[in-house]
Amino acid sequence: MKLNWYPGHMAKAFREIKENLKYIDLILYLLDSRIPQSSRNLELENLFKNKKVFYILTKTDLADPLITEKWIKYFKKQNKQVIPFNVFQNNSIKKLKSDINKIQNPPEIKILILGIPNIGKSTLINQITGLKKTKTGKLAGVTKNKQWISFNDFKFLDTPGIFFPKITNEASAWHLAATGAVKIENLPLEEITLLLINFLASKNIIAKIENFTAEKTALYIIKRFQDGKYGRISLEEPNV
Ligand SMILES: Nc1nc2c(ncn2[C@@H]2O[C@H](COP(=O)(O)OP(=O)(O)OP(=O)(O)O)[C@@H](O)[C@H]2O)c(=O)[nH]1
Ligand SMILES: [Mg+2]
Repeated sequence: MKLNWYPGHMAKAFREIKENLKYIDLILYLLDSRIPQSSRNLELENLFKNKKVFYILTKTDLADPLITEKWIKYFKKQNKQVIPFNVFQNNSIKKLKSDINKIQNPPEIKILILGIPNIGKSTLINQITGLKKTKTGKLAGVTKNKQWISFNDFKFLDTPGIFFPKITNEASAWHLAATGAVKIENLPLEEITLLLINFLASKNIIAKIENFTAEKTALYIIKRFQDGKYGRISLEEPNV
């Protein structure tokens, strides 16, 4: 599966980040805890290797907790400051605020937020500040331009999601697509669905059917409906 990465946009985003880095005291680098490898960009990390960076594993509420623990160890081993994070959990927000406050940089800490589209950059800023100054949404590509947001001693720089010049392995494309980093209209939906459903079957999360095809997927859904697996559902109501 191939995805379009718009190299022109990428180059522009990299240039902008490079220009702004000199004003920045801390980088919140967001990685999706379900796909930390595919949400990383080593070229980007190289740009900020001399900066203070928090590696934030986001959306932990959606990831397998045991595997998240493994990723935490993995990043610690690489000497990264790693923080598991669920933006809707008060404890997560409190802990992050306190970690930020440990960085002494009066009168104000300037913080750059980076990460792939739809990972939760703008939501994180809104939750930390308690303000709704950035637009957020379920689709990728909500933030179009960079934006500074001030709050007490913090000053946040929100940025549009950043894509990758290269996909590092075969699975990355569908992992990014399935988790929502790419707009769904631009994608080979059937291919992604089959890759996802076969992955779920391989993990015994759904029926362990060998090689789900489109037809087997359709049959599986109808069969589950017939067996009442989606709950008690009436397809017809009287007109009253
Ligand atoms: N379950 C869950 N959802 C989250 C979390 N963080 C963000 N989201 C959701 O992810 C979606 C994207 O959030 P945004 O804040 O708009 O993401 P963004 O990184 O700013 O996206 P772009 O501006 O498109 O690059 C929204 O529907 C959020 O509610 C989290 O920790 N857990
Ligand atoms: Mg945004």
